[in-house]
Parts: sequence; C-alpha cells; structure tokens
Amino acid sequence: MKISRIETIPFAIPYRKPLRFASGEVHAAEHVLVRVHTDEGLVGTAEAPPRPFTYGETQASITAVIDDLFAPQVIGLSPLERETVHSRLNRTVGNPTAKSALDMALWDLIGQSLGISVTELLGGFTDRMRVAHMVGFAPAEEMVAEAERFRDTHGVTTFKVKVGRRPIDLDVAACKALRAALGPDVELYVDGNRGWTAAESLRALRALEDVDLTFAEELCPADDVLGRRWLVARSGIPIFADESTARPGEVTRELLGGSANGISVKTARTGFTYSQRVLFLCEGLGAEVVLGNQIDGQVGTLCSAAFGAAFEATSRRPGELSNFLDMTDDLLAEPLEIVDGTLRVREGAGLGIAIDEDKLAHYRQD
Ligand code: MUC
Ligand code: MG
Repeated sequence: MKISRIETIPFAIPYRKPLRFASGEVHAAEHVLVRVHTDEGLVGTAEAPPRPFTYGETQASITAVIDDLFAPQVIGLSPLERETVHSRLNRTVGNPTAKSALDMALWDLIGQSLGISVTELLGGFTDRMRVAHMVGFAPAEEMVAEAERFRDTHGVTTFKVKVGRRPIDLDVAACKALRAALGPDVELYVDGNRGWTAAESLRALRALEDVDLTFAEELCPADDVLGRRWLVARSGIPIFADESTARPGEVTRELLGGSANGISVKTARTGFTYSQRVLFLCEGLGAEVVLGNQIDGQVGTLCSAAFGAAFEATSRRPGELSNFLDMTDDLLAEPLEIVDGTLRVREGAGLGIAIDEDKLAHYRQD
C-alpha cells in the first residue's frame, strides 16, 4: 500500500462562547482536516489545530506546508515507513500540528489495513479515558456555573482552570469559588500558559495553597530558565510543562534541568509516533504525564483518546477531552459522547473516524 494523495481541507466551526486563556483566545475551530489517500483506496484521517500563539502555525501555513513541502516528500511511501516519513518531515523545522496530523493519519491507515484499532496497535491498555474539562477565563461565577454544568451533565469531576496574565486576585478568587462550589472530591489544577513571571507564579501558588490543587502547568515561560528552576524548587505542588515541551529534546531539557516535574502529552503536537517517544522518555525518567488538550475538535479528541487509552500512564488520570463540547457543531458522523465522566474510544479498525460529508461541505473554507 502506497500513499497516493494528501488532502488538506481548512474548515471553520464557531464556538458557542470563546475560550480565553493567558496566551490567547479561540472563537472558532479554524482547523485543517488532513486526509491521506492510498493506492488501495484506504483513507487515513486526522485534524491539525493551528495555534499561532503557541506554535506559530496558521490554517494557511498548515495547508501550505503539507501541500507544498510534505506531500511531495511522502507520496509513494508506504504508511508503514514512518521513520522515513518523519526523517523527511523533520528536514523542515517546526510545524508540529501539520506533522502530527499526517502522522496520525498514517497510523489510522495502518490500523485500517490490519483490521485493528489504533489503541490496540499502540498499547491496548483500555478502551476508555476519564475526562477532565478545561475552564477558560470568565468572571468566577461563570466559571463555577460551567464546571457545575459539566459535572451535572457529563459526570466530569476534574477541571483544569486557566490562570495567568490577568490580575492574580481574579484567578485566586475563581479557584477558591470553584473549590467552594464543587467540594473536596473534585480535582482542580491550573494552567498559566506562560502568563506570569516566576515570582508571580509562586505568589499565586501560595495564595492558592488551601485550594488543594493537584498540579500547575506552564505558569511562566521556559525561557526564564533560572526563574523556572527557582519556582519548581519552591512550589509545594508539581509543575507540569506543556507548550515548552513540543519535542522529546525539550522534555529532557525541562525535566533534567529541574524546570518541570511532569509533562503534558498532546497528540495534536506530537502525533502518535512522537507522543509515544515523549511518553516513554517520561517513564524512563520517572516523570508523570497528563493527556493534554490543544482545544481539539471531535476528530482531534478522538485521536487523543485513542492514544491515551493505549497506555497505563496516560489513562491513569483524566485526559483533557471535553472542549469540543464548546463548539456549535463538528464533523464526525457519529458525535462523541461523554458519559459518567468517561469517553470511550471508537471500536473498529484504525481510528474509527467517519466524517459527515454534508457538514464538511458546509464548514469547509476552500
Ligand atoms: C493548554 O493546555 O494550554 C491553550 C492554548 C493552547 O495552545 O492549548 C490550550 C490548552
Ligand atoms: Mg497548557
């Protein structure tokens, strides 16, 4: 089986309400659907979410880099030749979500051709993930109402709270309000998206001590090298790295440099091949992981869940798999459902992605 053609389809689906955080905000899912066709008629599918404030990619850059640089380098290869594919893609620096969507579409093809699911192919640990929901910036009472809605409607009991950049008092008040409303059994952690300095981060963590946070993610920039080490040495809770660890070498740098205790693994930026490498690196170094969210739509969420469920380490704690529910619509023919705080991976070969072609025709931008 050979790769014969790669389709990149930009689409835009509005959000019910914008998701706001320290590094930016998202009003619509302006993603790129990537379809890898083969000479045997199988089609592998994944999506790339442009995050200019995180990786510098845009919808137009993802489409262009795949169409102009990546497709000519991989057409004619077998989907099994992943190492050759990555060796060629890696001649171009950056572009993590474009590379990852291609990678995941290849795994989808391999699963389909073997008649087994990607979760089984990768590790086959379980068939479901517990779900954590990410709550964006809003007045405290709206953040509480959102968390209560996710708890009452979907059974979600773990929340990641966006903090940073806005006045610390607002974040502290929001976290305290969430803990007071949700009680002691709900799990809370925070994500600063590099919005504070190291000193502000420590001041905020001290003010948040009685909120009982599980951990804190990317509070200050990794380029504040000494600042982040200083913070990790003083923090009473683990500090996780997210956008500063988009490649295995960066994971090593942050963990061995004492600048992080754990790592957010995101299939949107490391696909399956490199997410696996990041995960195994973390296991080897004895660092915890969380399955993160790149504000994925349903296609991306399905990919994330397929990876998370494959391994014990990623399925040990809830993965961030619910923000597609903030979108007004999506592309899957059979929408994802979160029941009792749990998302099941799709049964069947590959990733089990079936696109609603009418919806795609409606939302596509090309
Ligand atoms: C996250 O964990 O940071 C916010 C920005 C981004 O790129 O992803 C989200 C979630
Ligand atoms: Mg993050």
